[in-house]
Amino acid sequence: MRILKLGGSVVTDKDRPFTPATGNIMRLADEIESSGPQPLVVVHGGGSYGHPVAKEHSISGGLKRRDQLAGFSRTHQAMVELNRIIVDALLDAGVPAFSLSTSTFVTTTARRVTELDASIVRALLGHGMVPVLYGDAVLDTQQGFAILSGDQLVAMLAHTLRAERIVMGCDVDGVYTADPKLARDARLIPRLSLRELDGMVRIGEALNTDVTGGMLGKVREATGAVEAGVEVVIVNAGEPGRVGAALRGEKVMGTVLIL
Ligand code: IP8
Repeated sequence: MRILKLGGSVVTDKDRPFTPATGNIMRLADEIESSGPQPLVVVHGGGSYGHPVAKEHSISGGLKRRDQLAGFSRTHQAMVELNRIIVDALLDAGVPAFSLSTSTFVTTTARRVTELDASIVRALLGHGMVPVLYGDAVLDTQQGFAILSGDQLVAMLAHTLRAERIVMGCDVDGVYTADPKLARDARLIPRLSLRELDGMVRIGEALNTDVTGGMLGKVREATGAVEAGVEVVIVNAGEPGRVGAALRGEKVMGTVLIL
């Protein structure tokens, strides 16, 4: 089975609050539909839906004041709204998608997933459906609530469901040797081993910039999955055809993370 992460910067217009990237969403729905019938879970990020609301109410730092409770719920509602748009697009494209609220079956402790009940996800997959989950505002046993990123969720799910491949669809072509917008000699790394990653401080700094949309965090979250034998491919989901090719297991421009 495969897990596809659709980054928030691909499915929303990050500069305009509550604005879906409709063209991307519809095209990606078609790519998913034509990628074949193998089991698939889709996870999407928050983009201009979840993030601005979470920030406004300081959700990721945890529950400190009662007046944050509505903000916690509103952050989740923002994600429900984006999820609905994505699930509707998948259904229109002929994909048997089914929306699941992450916060109803996942809890964290100090922002890390400590409980994940994948039974409903498994049952949906058993029926040939495509569960569509998302980074969410979740309950946290230590700090009351927290923001769980889609990237952490993907890595945990891959482990739990013994996924074969994770496709991380983001808004850059993959992992670069330096920030491609700042360094003219920046090169795309087609295969990146975890050992290389550890030693690459310079890359780490470059990856940490906004340009890569938090690429370092993405790669770090994926490390556990790679160690568990999951193939992780990072591709540019803004470029037509790449997500579809990666889902089919074809060679595609991007970065493959290896042990
Ligand atoms: O965009 C966070 O998911 P991400 C979702 O994958 C929220 O980091 C609720 C902000």
